Amino acid sequence: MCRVIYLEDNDIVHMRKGEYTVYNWNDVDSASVEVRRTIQTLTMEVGQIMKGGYDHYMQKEIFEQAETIAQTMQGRIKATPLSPIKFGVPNVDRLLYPRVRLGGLVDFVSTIRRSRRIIFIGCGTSYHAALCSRQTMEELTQMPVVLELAGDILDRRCPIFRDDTCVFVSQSGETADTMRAMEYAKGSGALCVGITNTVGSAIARSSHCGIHINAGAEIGVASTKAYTSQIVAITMMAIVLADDQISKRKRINEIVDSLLELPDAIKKCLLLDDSIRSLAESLKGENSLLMFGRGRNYATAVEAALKVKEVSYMHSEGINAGEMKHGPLALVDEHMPIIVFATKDEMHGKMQGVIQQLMARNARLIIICNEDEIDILDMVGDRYPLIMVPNADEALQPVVNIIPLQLLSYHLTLLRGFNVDQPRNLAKSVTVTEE
Ligand code: G6Q
Repeated sequence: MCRVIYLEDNDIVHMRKGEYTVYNWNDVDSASVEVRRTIQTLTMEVGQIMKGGYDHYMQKEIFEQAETIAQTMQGRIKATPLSPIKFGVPNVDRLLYPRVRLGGLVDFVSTIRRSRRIIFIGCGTSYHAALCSRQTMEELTQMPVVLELAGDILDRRCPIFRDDTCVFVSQSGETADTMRAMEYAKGSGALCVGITNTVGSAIARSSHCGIHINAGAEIGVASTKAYTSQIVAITMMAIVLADDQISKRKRINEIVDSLLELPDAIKKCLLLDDSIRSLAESLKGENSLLMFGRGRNYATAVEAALKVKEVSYMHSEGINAGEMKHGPLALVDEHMPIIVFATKDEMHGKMQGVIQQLMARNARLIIICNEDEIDILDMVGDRYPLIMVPNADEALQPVVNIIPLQLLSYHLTLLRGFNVDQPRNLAKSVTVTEE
């Protein structure tokens, strides 16, 4: 347990011998008058913020993802007789709706459904979580879904309207750019939804409504468990928004059933740890690592590249494989290591084409595919290392696919001798903006 006070804009705290006084500088005339800020108690267990037997926070946070994802779904999903009863109350009728309930959105669902657009706004990994989930949101809601980097929205002063819904995705809930983008959106009269991991954070407090991802404290600077829980939370939001459409129910059932299986798929994926460490051994001396993905796994590629570069300091770039011929192909030779995401989703056929083209250029590939893959195995034989991951619905396959890449960035960092929890020049919570 710890006791905190939340400061407001322009608050100044004067601390002396264990005593503190808060002043607020909003108004010069009253700046010398003490203001009261309520002390709140955070019910966070000490164990939650310890390493719990792991060597590093990043490692712990990668390995606890089966549980953190289950926590994100806990009490929010209804299982059916045909799906495992794990995180909710069983339903007697498979068509009994809704399958998902998000308490924080209940009063706002009809407003969001009537919106002109849904605009996802965030930075870094949180932006990537939105990038990954956009297609599911579009597929289920049939609404226009726009993505914006929080800093860029401010740079462009881009038009936002009062009938827009702006969804702010932030692990810390304190990122200055995201917070300022929310103030900007509020100024336009848009509905502001917060998706955060931190109860009581600035974004959680200032949004009109929202979803807590409940992934538990994330200490490592590289965001891992928050990313997977953010995707699960946005997927659940898409389901809630679409559950009034009978035509979407079959698809919703497929996604919900896969959500319920996701923790087991992640547990299985984590068993790849030793083989990923060996792969990291073979890559630790490289200067650069490319990631090719397409569709939802374009997000996996950019997120994987961000993980590798931010902790291991190896240059890495996530590339949309659909753009390959428009420039990136020039980088391909027999030396440059390229990780290709080719799991079974609607991009599977196209990714096989990508692999063939890269093979024709004698590329050095590492292929991420599903455990039951046959076609790619026939195509590449034992020419390249294959990382075989468990199957999930295509809306959730990226949650599984990112796990080996989180492990790879972790092992690369240790093998290259760097601090995996606190990379240079980075802070966990970026509470300043670039002026
Ligand atoms: C990634 C980093 C970083 C983070 C952004 C946004 O590993 O943690 O990219 O995602 O700085 O932070 P918030 O999610 O806390 O807004």
